[in-house]
Amino acid sequence: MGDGPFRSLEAARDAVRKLSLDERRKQPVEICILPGSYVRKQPFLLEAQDGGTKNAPVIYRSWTDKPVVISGGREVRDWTRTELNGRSVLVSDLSQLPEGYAPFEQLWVNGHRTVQARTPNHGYLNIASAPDAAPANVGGKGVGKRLTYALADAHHFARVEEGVVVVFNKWLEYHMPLDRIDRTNRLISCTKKSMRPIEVDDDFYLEGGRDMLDQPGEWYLDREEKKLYYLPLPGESAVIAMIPALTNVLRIEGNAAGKQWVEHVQFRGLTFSHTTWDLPRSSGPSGLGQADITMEGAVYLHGAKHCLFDHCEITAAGNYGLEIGPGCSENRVLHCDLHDLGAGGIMIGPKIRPPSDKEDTGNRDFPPVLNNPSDATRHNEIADCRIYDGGRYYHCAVGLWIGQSPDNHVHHNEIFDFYYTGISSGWTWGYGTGLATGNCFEYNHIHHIGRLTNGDGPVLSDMGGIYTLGDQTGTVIRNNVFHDIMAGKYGGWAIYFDEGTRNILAENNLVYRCRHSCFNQHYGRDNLVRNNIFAFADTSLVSLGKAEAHTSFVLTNNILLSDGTPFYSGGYKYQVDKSNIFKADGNLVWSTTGQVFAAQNRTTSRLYEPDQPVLTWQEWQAHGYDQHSVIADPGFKDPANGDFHLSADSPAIRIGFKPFPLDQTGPRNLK
Ligand SMILES: [Ca+2]
Repeated sequence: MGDGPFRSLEAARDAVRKLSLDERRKQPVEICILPGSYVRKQPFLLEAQDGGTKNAPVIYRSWTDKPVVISGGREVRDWTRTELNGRSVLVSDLSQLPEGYAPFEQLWVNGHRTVQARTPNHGYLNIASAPDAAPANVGGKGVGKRLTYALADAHHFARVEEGVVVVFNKWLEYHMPLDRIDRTNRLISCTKKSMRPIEVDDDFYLEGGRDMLDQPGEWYLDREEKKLYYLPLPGESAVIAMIPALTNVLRIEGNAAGKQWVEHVQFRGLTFSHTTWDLPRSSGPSGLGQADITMEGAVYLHGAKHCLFDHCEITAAGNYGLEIGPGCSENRVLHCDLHDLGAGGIMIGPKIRPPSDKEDTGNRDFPPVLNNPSDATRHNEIADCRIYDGGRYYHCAVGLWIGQSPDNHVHHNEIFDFYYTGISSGWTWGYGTGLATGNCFEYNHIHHIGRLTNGDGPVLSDMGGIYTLGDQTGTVIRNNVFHDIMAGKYGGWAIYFDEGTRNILAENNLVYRCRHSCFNQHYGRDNLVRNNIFAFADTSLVSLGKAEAHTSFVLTNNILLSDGTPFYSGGYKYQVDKSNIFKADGNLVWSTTGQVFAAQNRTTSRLYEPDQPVLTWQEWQAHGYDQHSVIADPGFKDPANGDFHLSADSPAIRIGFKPFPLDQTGPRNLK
């Protein structure tokens, strides 16, 4: 076309709008963007009139190999030296920022995420007692506003006067602004309550207090004086800070109800950065509920079809990276790199309330399941992406969330370094209507969930490498590799079928090194788990939370390799010694210790206890399980070091195990 150059993305977009329909349909329209940082005052907005056609898409692309950053930040360049807490620090008067700012909890300096002043500087403290966790509150609405710290930790609180207490509790995190500290009784009182009762030994830390700024790389925002303090890292001189100011930097907004979608828009080689999601300190809840999904993504789609993100990067985000929201289908996200995420990676599906919603899922403001059929979101593809380094502020966010959305294809991705779940699929607790059917998860590499590659964590519990809820008819989890799935108190499970999961198939997955079990089902029915390799878990290889009067799952043709723990455990209902709570047969079992323990009855929160009774293999079989299973060394090449290639004469062939490729997971051709 040869028009341009244009001064802004809007000018280029508007020039496309002026083309006649004939011109638009003749050939693709390319908007080539010069390298540099494009600081947005508002999100870049595309509407139905900005779309293309299958043969003539509208393409926004970087013109060179150098980065094009679409930024939602506000630069801070003017600093003076001052002293704070006995240290020489930089300070900037934010009231002088020409465009103003809103309070923020995340900040980037010279291209890297910095640490809001925290205590302790590394790691976490443990709650010594939680005075509000009375039995009456357990399972009900949380009222925990108070916690005590241990005597050994008292020095951390000697000078603290303000800030936020961040508490990790089960699968949630709470941001509870500090009210006061009673140092005599080591009692911290907060202004907001937890969403569920906090518990003894829950991990916590404090952040955002003036007295907490004592380590290079930390920053502190004085919200009253509107001053930003930063203690530079060694050698860091020219300091440019980036305050996140926008929730989204790109919004694609069609009108699905009016059948006016934004169609055939492509983004190639662009970077999206510096976004925020505010959790006000003065009002509202202390957290965002399970998986922190009650927020928008930095890139937000609503009513979009046939759109494409190819070789894009979403980084330095304060919220989720990408949201494929209501009324979106046939969109593709290929070869993208999502990392340094304040919350999670990708959300797919309308935010709608499950029929059996609970008080702690944070969904009460959502409309009911498919109130409006045009809100349906389906058949999107996420492939060859890396999604990592997430949950940096909203810690319980997940790598990839699929809510009430069917027929999506998630394959060849690598997902790692999240404090909570890798992939979460389904959003109906129990047997009510659920729409996450027919999803396919294959050839993904999911690892270091719960505890990160840098050793941080675990601080949360009750998570999965992949986590499912409700009706999953037609959903398949196959040919994935999961390893290093950790958890705090309980629930470090690689494949985790939670409440009401049904009609799902998990096959040909390799799973190893899990804190609790490789496979766990809470309750559900008619699930099939076959031809998987489950190796090395600290409670048992397989566990069932709660038995019901139907077949919870069928476990067949799997290889179960233990390093001394039993193969099965019973979960919180202590039912593993009952007959016919699930079906297990035709499996190959082995223990590297040579001692075969079949099952032990204990809760999923407790690791294998050698001094407690276990069912022998004969006792286990007497309950009707594993009648045709085989005890034999499967003959893996080097399982202790993650090499699970089978020898040609493996006895696994005798149970009908079909070897599957182990080295085809994760992204292909990522730049
Ligand atoms: Ca500190």
